[in-house]
Amino acid sequence: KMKMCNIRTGLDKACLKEAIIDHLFYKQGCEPEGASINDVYLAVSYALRDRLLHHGLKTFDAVLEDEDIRLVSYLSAEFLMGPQLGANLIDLNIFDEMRQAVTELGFDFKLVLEQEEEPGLGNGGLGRLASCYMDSLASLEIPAIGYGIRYEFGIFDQEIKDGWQVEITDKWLRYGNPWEIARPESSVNVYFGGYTEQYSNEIGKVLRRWVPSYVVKGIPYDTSEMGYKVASCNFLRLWKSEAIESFDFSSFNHGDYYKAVMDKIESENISKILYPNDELYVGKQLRLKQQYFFSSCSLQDMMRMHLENQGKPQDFHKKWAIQLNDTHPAISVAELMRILLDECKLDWKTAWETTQQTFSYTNHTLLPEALEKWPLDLFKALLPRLLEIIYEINYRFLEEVKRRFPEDNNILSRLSLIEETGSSYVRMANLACVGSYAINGVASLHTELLKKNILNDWVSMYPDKFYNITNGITPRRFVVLSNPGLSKLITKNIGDTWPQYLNELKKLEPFAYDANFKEQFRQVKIENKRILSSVIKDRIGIVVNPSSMFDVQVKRIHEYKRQHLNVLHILTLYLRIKSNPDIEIQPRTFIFWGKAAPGYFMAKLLIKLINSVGNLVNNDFDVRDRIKVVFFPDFNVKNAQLIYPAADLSEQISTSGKEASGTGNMKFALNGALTIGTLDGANIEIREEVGYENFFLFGLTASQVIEVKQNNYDPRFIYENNMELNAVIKFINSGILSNGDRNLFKPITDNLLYGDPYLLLADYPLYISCQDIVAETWKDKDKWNTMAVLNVARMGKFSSDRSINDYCENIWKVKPFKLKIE
Ligand code: 26W
Repeated sequence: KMKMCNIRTGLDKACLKEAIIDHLFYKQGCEPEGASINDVYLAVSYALRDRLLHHGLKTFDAVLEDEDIRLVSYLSAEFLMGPQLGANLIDLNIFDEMRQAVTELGFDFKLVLEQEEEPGLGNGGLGRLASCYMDSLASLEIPAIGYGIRYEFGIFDQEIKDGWQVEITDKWLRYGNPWEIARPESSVNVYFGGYTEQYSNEIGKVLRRWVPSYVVKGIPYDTSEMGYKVASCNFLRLWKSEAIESFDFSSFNHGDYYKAVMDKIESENISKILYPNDELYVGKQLRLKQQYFFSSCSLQDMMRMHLENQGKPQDFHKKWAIQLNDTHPAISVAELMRILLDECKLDWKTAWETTQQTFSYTNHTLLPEALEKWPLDLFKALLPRLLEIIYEINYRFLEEVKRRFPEDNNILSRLSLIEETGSSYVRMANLACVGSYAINGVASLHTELLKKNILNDWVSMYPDKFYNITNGITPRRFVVLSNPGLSKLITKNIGDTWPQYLNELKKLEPFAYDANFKEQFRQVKIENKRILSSVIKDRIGIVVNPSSMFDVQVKRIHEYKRQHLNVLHILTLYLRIKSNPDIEIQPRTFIFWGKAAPGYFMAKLLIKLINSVGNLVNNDFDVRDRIKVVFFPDFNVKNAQLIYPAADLSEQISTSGKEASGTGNMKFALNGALTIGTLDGANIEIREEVGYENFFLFGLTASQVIEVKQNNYDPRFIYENNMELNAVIKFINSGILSNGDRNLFKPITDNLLYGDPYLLLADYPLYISCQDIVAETWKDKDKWNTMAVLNVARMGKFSSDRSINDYCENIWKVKPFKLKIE
């Protein structure tokens, strides 16, 4: 051997090879010759994990001891992490070394990467945002821990049978998870049920305490979150619930030991499964248990670290800045109060000051049906002490409201943490607002609408609490890893620091007019489209033409996101062809990808509609392959990484005022797709950045949407006066799409004709003429590519590094901690 290498930390090819062989032998029990692809995947991952641990342990040794460091704690019920192997190799800057090492050992590196079963621990935007933020926190060297739940079953896998969605259990842990490390010695107990009572302490002071009826154990599992080309490494700590072995009741006066050691199965249920709803609140007891479980585990964990380092309980907020990712962890506000009052024995005022300086809250949705409010009875039965604390918070808060608005009784009932409309509820958004020193929306329009509508009273009460922090995405995963062709092209022309300083993409602007560059840019895109085409062929057997326009809509299936507006356009083109088979049509491949909540009937029917349209169009002789419709099953991060780089047109067509931000919109534009979109969420800011002339805008604005609805909106009038629309709707109900069944899609068309809450018909004429302009523009490939390059060059703002910097400066008040590693 030429030089000694450290088998645990060495980064060159030779060391990596040795490390893989070592793990193959000692972890997988095999020699390279007998190793399966999964053995290799695991050995490679363990080798990589060794290297990450080295960074992670050093980071936290340094950080926890330093009194001046305030750590960020990102509390989220969801982390949609995506595959770890490739991303970690990019972060450590050893992607090529590892590929060579694996290849020289005789294995197919691509297959090794594909072997990974991704942790799908999130539904969509909110969960993926949490993971992008973890990436940026680490890359900016902000000491941080992400806290969440280690669901045994993540978001379901989707299959399509006869055009319908079928849900399959996501057994992601089936073949082992090499990235996590269980830390049973850091387990904590979480209590539920029972009642509260008064007691007097040693000095005769009257206090209250919780006598719970059962207890569950939380075991932390840590996953390293490496920064990009830096030494420091954070981690994600996910909690698994288990039954306790025994329960010491000496700290309580009462209680039934046998009942307390709750049934093993029931305890483990808490972290079993991710609820697959997004944007629809369902008041399930198990979900409240999940929320309290991970909030309590995480707070106990943070408090333990704080006290272990000689911190005082009342200084908790100096050590930790806790971000609440939507209201799912909002119960933390009451839980921290419980810990400070009941366990640390602080007085109310001190405890409340500490709590209010600890939390900040991000709202992710304007949809009223997504707002969490727990039925009071359920809450009381499960968390009696927390309810008591919430009542006290509410009482004191409403006294303050009364002083501020003595005349106004309505504001009192609107701001109350308890809703009393027949039955009573605990309002989680109100709890989050009162307990936080900062509240933010996720795009500029979203923040404005929050302040104008659902949180308007909170603005009157606390005008200084509000911030906008526009979402962002990590360019490491969504360009460097997903789109190596584009990355190389960019680096060749402007150097290799743009993944860290995404505004440097501005330097690409002159290349938008450079024929040579544009040709290479076009070749990258076509190659990405070829790769996607072959995947489509392999997985669903549809042959698509890589030189057609890839017109893509990928996101959760939802009425407000208006996948059906896209379908109306497809059928409009189809009927144009049918009435004139020789009409000039720019070839397009329409690609849909997305999951529907299992209980969301309209969304599932929409999937069936898309597949039915696909069946018809793809096999119609008159169409002659000029349009193709593909519904790709099972959207997840792995698949997403294939699709953004291959898109020409990005569909961002939600009803204005409904999409809080969107982040898929950013992933597309950054990979050189042009957007057709409404003035909604972050689309507005994307359009500002890339230039109005490089964005296909259509549709009513958010205020026009309100106006139209207030003025007796009549979708039937549009239906009767727009001939193309009229023909499309009639066609959907003709039975041609549905084996003669004229009723199958009636719920969709009836919804549009009698009500149309998302204003599809109002926007239809505008959408169609905008799509016609898209097609015209596509004819001029040179112009299209100029626009696409300008999109890439001007997307710097949407790096999640910018978002995290905003949080650091304006909300958390924290600075990078630069770790040096020899
Ligand atoms: C209680 C049920 C439930 C579950 C999840 C309600 C709401 C949610 C999430 C907040 C839904 C979600 O993912 N929202 C999305 O968050 C993204 C990140 O900020 C935004 O970009 C999307 O616009 C928003 O829909």
